Amino acid sequence: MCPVEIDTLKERVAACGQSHVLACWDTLDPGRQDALVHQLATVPLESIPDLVECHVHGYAAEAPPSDLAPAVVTTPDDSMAAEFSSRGETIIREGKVAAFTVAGGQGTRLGWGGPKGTFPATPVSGKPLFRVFAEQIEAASQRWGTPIRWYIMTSEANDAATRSFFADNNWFGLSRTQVMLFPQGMMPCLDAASGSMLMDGPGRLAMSPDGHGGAIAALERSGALEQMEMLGIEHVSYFQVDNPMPPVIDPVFLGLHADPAYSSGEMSSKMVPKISPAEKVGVFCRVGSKTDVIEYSDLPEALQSETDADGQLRFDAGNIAVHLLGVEFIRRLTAGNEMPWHRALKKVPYYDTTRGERIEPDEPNGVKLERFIFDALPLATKPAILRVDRAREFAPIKNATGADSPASSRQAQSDLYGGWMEARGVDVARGEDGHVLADIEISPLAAMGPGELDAADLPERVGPEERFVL
Ligand code: UD2
Repeated sequence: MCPVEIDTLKERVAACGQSHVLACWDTLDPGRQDALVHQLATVPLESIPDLVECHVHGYAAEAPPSDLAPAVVTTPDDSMAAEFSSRGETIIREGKVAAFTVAGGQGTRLGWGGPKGTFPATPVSGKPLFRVFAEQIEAASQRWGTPIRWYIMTSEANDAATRSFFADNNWFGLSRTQVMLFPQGMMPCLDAASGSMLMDGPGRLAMSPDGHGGAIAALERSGALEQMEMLGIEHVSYFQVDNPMPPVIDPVFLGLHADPAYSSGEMSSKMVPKISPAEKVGVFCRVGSKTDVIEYSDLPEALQSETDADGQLRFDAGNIAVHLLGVEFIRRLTAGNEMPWHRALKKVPYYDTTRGERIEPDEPNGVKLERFIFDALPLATKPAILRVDRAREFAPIKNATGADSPASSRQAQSDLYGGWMEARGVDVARGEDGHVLADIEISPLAAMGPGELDAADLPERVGPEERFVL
């Protein structure tokens, strides 16, 4: 970097009160100087003073809005569902929908070393999550006669490992051009006391992933959005890497999303009723004329457990993080800067540029900034929220044990596929609590629902502890 350029950069960081990030500049070798310049180029420097003001100095936890009301939810009957499905199938056949997995998270709670998508998720063959989705995409591509594109957002920390996993598994049989991986963005971690950007080393900022809401910017930056526009893709089917259950290409959901009577086609979401007031899912709510998600940690206990006249939870519309986003809507979001940042107070190891040493804090010292995809909902003019069946759609793998764990997800999968087999007359052993006692797994390539099991070679009975895979 020439002296004039470094002087300009020094002025820019000084103007946003962050001169210390170049404090060690003269001690860095040219390679490290270049790396720091590149890293700083990814930081929205001019926004830093406002972010510091809002999330450090002036931060106050926001109370939920006083006009919070339950979201309007669509629960289609059979004939509505058939209508939606037929409209949705046309959209799929026309090649207008793509699958999109957010897989940038670290999986810290699960304690899995690799990318979460490499985690063995299914009850019998232990298929990794990425294979589960790949098979669904292949099955949907075959069913509707069009190669469905699959976009996957990784992060700096897991991008290389994710790409190797796909390469080692021969892209799970999908064509190489069908799949596009790209990393999400990073944001600088701020010192929780001073608002200074924390350093990871003398020539390196401490940064963290910008949240799944970073998907909007990442879709544009990576060229994925432009590719979608060129290919005539109009809708993006968004889902999280941690939930093996939902049909990732769902004609009913698409049909609802594309029906102007229900939705503007900008953003639609699936919900399941919460199983308990404390369940750790965000809740779809209505705030004035807008639909929004209030994260579980932000919904006061009194509202979490409030019941209506029928004794049902009033705020029960659990967010399973399955959404449809219109490509035009995504493009519009990239043009504005409207999605808010959320702060998380964390322990962030850092390099102290004045003392010249690395510090491992004992207490949370850093503010990480993230965007959430569901903050796009209030920006959509008419979002639709579709009620779906938890048993069919939601058994995430988040924790090592207990709720939302590999064991609970495997059980939910066996329960679902056991039910499909029962619908075809198979006697499936169940315990007193109603759960299937065998391990059962059905690939979407064999059947995407119980109706497609007719041609399959099914046993008469699946007994306790038996294993059945199709
Ligand atoms: C999320 C929702 C919660 C509920 C629940 C359903 C948030 C803040 N909360 O909770 O409302 O719907 O899911 O399962 O989303 N990810 C990235 N990049 C990031 C951060 C996350 O790609 O920077 C991905 C991650 O790989 C995963 C998903 O987003 O697929 C969810 O992330 P999480 O585990 O942080 O969210 P969680 O389970 O607290």
